[in-house]
Amino acid sequence: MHRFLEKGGNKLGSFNHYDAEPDTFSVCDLHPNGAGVTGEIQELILAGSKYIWVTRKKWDDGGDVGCDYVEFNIREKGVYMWELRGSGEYINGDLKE
Ligand SMILES: [Ca+2]
Ligand SMILES: [Ca+2]
Repeated sequence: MHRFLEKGGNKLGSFNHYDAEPDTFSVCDLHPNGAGVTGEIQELILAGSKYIWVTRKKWDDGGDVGCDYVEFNIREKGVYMWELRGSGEYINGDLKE
């Protein structure tokens, strides 16, 4: 899965899920504009009697252009969201095993 963060016709960055075991993710900064992009993975968990979103991974590309990878194993029974932000733009979606 590859999703792109765009602004003014430029691709600022991408959020990528490589369906391996363990699952591997990357955020890539695709645009040399002096600013980075940040990705995040959240999981819905039961805390006491209510469900809350918890940040499991948060990482950036490490600079203005390039990719950074993380491993995070998502499980079939879990509920997850991803998001990607940078330069005032924001995209997100759900994550499936
Ligand atoms: Ca950039
Ligand atoms: Ca998995």
